Amino acid sequence: MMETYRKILRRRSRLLKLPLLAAFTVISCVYYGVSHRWLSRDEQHTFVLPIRLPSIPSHERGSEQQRLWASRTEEVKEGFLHAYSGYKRFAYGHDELRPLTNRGSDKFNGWGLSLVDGLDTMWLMGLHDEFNATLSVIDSMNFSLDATSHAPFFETVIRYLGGLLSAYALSKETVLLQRADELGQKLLPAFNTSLGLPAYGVNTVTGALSYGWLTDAAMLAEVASCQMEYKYLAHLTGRVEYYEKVEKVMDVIKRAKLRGGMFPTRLSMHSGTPMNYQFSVGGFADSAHEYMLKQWLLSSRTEPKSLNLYLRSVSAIIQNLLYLSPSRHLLYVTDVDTYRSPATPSRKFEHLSCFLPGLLALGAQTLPPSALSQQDKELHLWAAEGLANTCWVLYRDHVSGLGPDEVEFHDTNFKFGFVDPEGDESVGYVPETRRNRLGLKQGKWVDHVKEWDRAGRPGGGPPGVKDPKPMVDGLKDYANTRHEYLLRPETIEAIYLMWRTTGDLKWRERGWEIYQAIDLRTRTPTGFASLRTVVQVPSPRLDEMPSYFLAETLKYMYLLFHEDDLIPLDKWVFNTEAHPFPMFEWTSWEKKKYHIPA
Ligand code: DMJ
Repeated sequence: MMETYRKILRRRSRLLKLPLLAAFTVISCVYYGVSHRWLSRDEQHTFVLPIRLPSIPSHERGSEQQRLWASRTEEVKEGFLHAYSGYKRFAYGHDELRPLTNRGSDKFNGWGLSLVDGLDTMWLMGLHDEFNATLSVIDSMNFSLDATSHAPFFETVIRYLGGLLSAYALSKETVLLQRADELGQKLLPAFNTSLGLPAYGVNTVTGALSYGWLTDAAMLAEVASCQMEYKYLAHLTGRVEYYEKVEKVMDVIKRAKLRGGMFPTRLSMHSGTPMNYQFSVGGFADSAHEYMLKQWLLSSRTEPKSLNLYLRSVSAIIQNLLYLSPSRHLLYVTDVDTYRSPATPSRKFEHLSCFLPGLLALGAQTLPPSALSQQDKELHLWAAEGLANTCWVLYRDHVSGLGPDEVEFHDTNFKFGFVDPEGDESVGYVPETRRNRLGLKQGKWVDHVKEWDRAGRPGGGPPGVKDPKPMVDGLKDYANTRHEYLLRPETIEAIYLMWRTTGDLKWRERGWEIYQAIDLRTRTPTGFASLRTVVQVPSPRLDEMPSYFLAETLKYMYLLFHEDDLIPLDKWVFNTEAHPFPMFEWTSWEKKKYHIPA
């Protein structure tokens, strides 16, 4: 009797389990389907975990370290005030200060660029009186041009529009948004081209276009670096045309027929097809790669189209553009001619390319595991570290303490040596037979990493990632091809992002060394001046103080030394001119109106 009762119970509990099991299966399938299978590839990365960045404890109030960094932060602020006062006194209303002759220069429309570009830095530095004093000037700023002039679309968007939007986001002064909206409208005719790729220049009064020196071709960086500004503006104003115009550009880029993710630096204005075979992260392409990741971040990681473009491009960059230098095994990024097989590297390394380590670090820390595997994350972080080391050491390698605008690395395998997977750091000619035996015919970094991995990961870290030794004298593993120091921000941007994503103090110290060199070598009685060469001290100077020095170089310095995290990277995203925008989510109403996939 007992046995029969147990049997019934067992059968009943099995029967009871069945619906439970079925319900569980249905829920799991729906969840998995929703999160993976039933979504298009573009939509698969929309379910993401919260961003987790290392929390960097600030020093105890009143401690020696806290006082030290506070005083360094103040020095940068004083540097900004020095530069801005010179601009105000001698060049107010003009675009930039000429710090040697104390005059103004007007290469960017003549509307007063430095004032707008430096506005959010002013706010972040707590210079609110200075900030408020600019508002009436901005209110009456004239965005017009004479009939024969054109506003360079890319520069006007990243510097003026980005500057106004960021200053608005920080201060909530409505005049800044009104002016941003007005400027956004005036620049819109730039998209009146056959495919909607923005023209090089636009007249803000007549809407007439100019195509610069490339009549039929669009430069990748120029057409793909307006999306953050226009999308944020669309979000703030509700104007659908802002979103539609820039998203159309993304569609053209997405459709371009590419080998791997190797986006060319030029696209046809008329067909959107590649116009050359150069794959690069240098000046012609740089911020296009940056905006692929950052558009996704700006939308609080909900717009998968740009993310998928980033994943394609970043993997192609890592696979094809990273090389190791011969003697010190410095990791660098160059450009390749993809027409040749195998693709041939130019071995040129631009200061401009030093934005890449920061981007890689930011991507690795914000991409969900569904988009970036643990193994790839590790690779991206190594690349970030190695490249940032090289960007820094190029400064330390020079007597001025400042880095040149471009170098060309010597051939990795042949002329000087190679990375020995057994950890032999020797430098010199490596016989071809040995190179062949080791399978190191190319100098590509990924090949060296694979070899190192296969050899059981000897030597305490992958090739090209260890801290390099600076080398002021002697034969270096590169030659300077552009000797100037143009007060550019990219290296300090990389250092700032490495600091914020790793918490390693060495980055802060390196940033401080660079700031001291800038102060010592470039300060003039009225501002700071670019240098003609980094190999000579005192160095002959150039009569220019670019607006990005106020917008980017000094801002990243200040944020690097400041004890508080003034712009948390899980809430803000910098445009390519270092103007921070707050991340936001498209509302369901906006999604409907702008046709953003739900
Ligand atoms: C800046 O205007 C921007 O960072 C741009 O994307 C490229 N470079 C300059 C400064 O070097």
